[in-house]
Amino acid sequence: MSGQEIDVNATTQLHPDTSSDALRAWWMPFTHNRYFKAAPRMIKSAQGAYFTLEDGRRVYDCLSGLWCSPLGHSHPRIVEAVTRQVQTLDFAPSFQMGHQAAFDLATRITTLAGRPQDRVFFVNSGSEAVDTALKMAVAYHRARGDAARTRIIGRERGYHGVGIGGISVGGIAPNRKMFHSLMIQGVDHLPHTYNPAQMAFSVGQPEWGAHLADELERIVALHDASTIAAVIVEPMQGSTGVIVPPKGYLERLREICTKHGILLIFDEVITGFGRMGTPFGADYFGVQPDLTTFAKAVNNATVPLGGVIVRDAIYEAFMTGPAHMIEFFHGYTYSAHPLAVAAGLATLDVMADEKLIERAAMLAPVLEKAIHSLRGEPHVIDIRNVGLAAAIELAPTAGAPGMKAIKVFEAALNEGQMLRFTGDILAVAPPFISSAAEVEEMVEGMRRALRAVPV
Ligand code: PXG
Repeated sequence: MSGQEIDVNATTQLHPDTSSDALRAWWMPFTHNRYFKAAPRMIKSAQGAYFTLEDGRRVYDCLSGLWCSPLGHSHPRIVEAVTRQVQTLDFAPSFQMGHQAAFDLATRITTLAGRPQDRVFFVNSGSEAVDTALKMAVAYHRARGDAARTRIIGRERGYHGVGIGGISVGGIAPNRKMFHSLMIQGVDHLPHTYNPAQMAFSVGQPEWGAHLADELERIVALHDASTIAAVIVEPMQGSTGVIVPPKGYLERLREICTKHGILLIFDEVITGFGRMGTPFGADYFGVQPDLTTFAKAVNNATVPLGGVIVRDAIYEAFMTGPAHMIEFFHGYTYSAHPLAVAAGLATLDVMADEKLIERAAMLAPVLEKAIHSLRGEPHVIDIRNVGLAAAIELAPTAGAPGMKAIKVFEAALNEGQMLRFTGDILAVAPPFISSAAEVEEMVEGMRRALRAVPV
C-alpha cells in the first residue's frame, strides 16, 4: 500500500475499474473494489499477533483478524490438531452419522458457557448461526402449539450477518435497502442505544440509556406478545463500532422477554469466547439468553465454524413424534466439519491452558486507559470501550463520509498498525496473546496516525 494522498473529489466520483487482469475476477466482500484494486493492500503471511504484507511491512493485527483470531495466527497447537485431523478424517457426513470430536466440542462449549445441560447446533458462519437461531425460535413456538408467535424483534444498528434472516433483523440501512423484497415478514426493531450527547467518551458501560429497553414493552403492546417469537440483540454491537449497552439495559430486555414468553437471542459472534474477558458476553453482563449464536473465536477462525447454544427445554420441545423421524429440518453439508471441530477443541485447550480469557480480562483495563488517552487528538469525537474492544469515532470529512477513517487507517498502516475502519469509526480488538506493551504501542501508533492526517 502506497500511503498515497487521496483525492476526495476523484474518489467520490464514479471511479473506473483500473484493476490489472490478476485482480479482475475476485469480487471482494464488503470492500471498495475499485479503490482497492487501484492501490491493493495485500497480505502475505501471518504469525502470532502480526501480519506480513506483500511489500514486506510487518503490522500488528489490531482487530484479531475480523474479531476472530484472538490466539494469534498459526498457533502451533491448532496447526498440529488440524494437520492431524486432515490426515485421519478429512470430512464426515453429519446427517444421520456422527463423529466423536463434534460431540466432545459441543460438550466443551456448553461447559464453558456454564450451561452444561444445554445443546449446540453447528454451522459454518455467524450468518448461518443467526438464521438457524431464528428458525429454531419460530419452530419452537409452533412445536409447543403457539404457532402465532412468528415475529422477530431486532435492533437498529444491529449486525447479524448477511443471510436473509440476518439482514431482516439487522439494523444497518445499506445492508438492507437493496433487498427489502427478500426480507422475512413481521420484523420490528428496537431503537439503538447510541446517543453521543448523553454518552460520548463513556468509559465502559454508559450510565444513561437503560430506559431504552422499555421500548420493547411498546413494541409488544403494538403487536401483542402472542405474535412475537424472539428478540435478537448483540450484547455489545461490534460491527457498528463498539456500541456498549447502557447499565441495566440488557437486564430490562431479559425481564420483559421473560414476562411475555418471548425468547431472548444473544448474538455472541463477536462477544463469545473471551472478548469481554469472560467466556461469553452473557457472563460479563450477567444476563442469560435462551439462545446464543457464536462463530469466529470458537476455533480461532482457522476453519469456518459457527453454532447456536440452545436451552435444553427448547431442544426438548422438538423431541416429539416417532424417534426415527428427523426433528428439525435444517443443517449444512459442513455442519461440524472435522477440521473446524479439531481447530475448536485445540482452541479451547489453548485458551484454558494459557489462561487467555483471564489474560483478555487483564489487558482490558490497559486498553481502556490507553484508548481514552486519545481524547483531544485531532478528528476524535468519541471513544468507546468494553472488555478487550474499543472504537474511536472521527469527525467526517465534509462531503466524503468514510474518507477520514480510510486516511487514518492508511496512516496507521505506515505506523505498523492494521486497524479496522467502518464508516468514520476505527475499531480495535487486540489478540489475547498480546503484551500490555503491544496494546499501548497500538494506541501510540493510532495517535501518530491521527496527527498525520490533516483536519
Ligand atoms: N453476527 C454478528 C454479531 C457479527 O458480528 C455476524 C453475525 C456474521 O458472521 P459471518 O461469519 O457470517 O461473517 C457477525 C460478523 C467488523 C466485522 O469489522 C464484523 C463481522 C464480520 C466482519 C467484519 O466489525 N461480524
